[in-house]
Amino acid sequence: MLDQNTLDKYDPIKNKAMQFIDDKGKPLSKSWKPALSDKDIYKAYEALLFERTADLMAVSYQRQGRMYTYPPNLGQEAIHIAAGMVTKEQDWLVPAFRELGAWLAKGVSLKEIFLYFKGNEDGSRFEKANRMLPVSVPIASQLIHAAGIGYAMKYQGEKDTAIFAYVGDGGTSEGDFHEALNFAAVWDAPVVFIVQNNQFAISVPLKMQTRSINIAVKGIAYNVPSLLVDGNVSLPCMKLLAMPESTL
Ligand SMILES: Cc1ncc(C[n+]2csc(CCOP(=O)(O)OP(=O)(O)O)c2C)c(N)n1
Ligand SMILES: [Mg+2]
Repeated sequence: MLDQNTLDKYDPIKNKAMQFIDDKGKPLSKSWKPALSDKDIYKAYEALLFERTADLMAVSYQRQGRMYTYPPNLGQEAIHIAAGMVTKEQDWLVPAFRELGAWLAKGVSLKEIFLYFKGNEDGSRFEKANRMLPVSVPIASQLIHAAGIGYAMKYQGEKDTAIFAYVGDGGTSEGDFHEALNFAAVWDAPVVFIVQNNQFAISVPLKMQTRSINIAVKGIAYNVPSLLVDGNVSLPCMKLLAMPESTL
């Protein structure tokens, strides 16, 4: 919950990450219970397994030369599923290129995703996913669009619409990231900026590209409520699904 208590407790200036379970999936606090029903937890886990299985298949296709390019999602799935579960029909999804589970949650088919990475632009013509922008490879450029869409939604009086926008840790060193945050804050645009910190921008480690103590403090500078979250999905707690070719 993003209430004031939580925001105070995990104030990014304190450099404390929000974390509920350890690497083996055990709760860090005995009193902690997820704010989800068993049914929803099951659904989330199923979606997570689906994403990981599809992702490993895609990596394998790419290594075999059957897919031209592919950005792996391994370990980053949790935020895709969590944000996907709270995304409503009228919300916008503004992707970068490494949030497969979020696209699936929005209604993009695996066939469309694989078409795109096999080099067929028809993969960006989403049949069922409304209010979703295509994959954006120019780093952080999509955030400008997200801020603009947020402004437009507010201007048009769509009070219950949110924009979910993704970027990587390296993207937070781009000017577009800062312009988008500033614009969204100044105009109260309803944008959720999700920064996926996988510690690297190609070969550049995070420590070599920012002196900030963490990435969430960058949001604080613009007065955007921000949280640092440990959302890494470790390998041992996952079993893979068998996915027949016919599902593609
Ligand atoms: C504007 C721009 N500059 C450079 C590149 C080349 N490039 C592709 S991916 C990447 C690193 C991105 O790192 P990060 O934002 O951390 O995202 P990740 O790939 O780790 O998810 C770069 C520099 C690009 N695509 N766009
Ligand atoms: Mg990165």
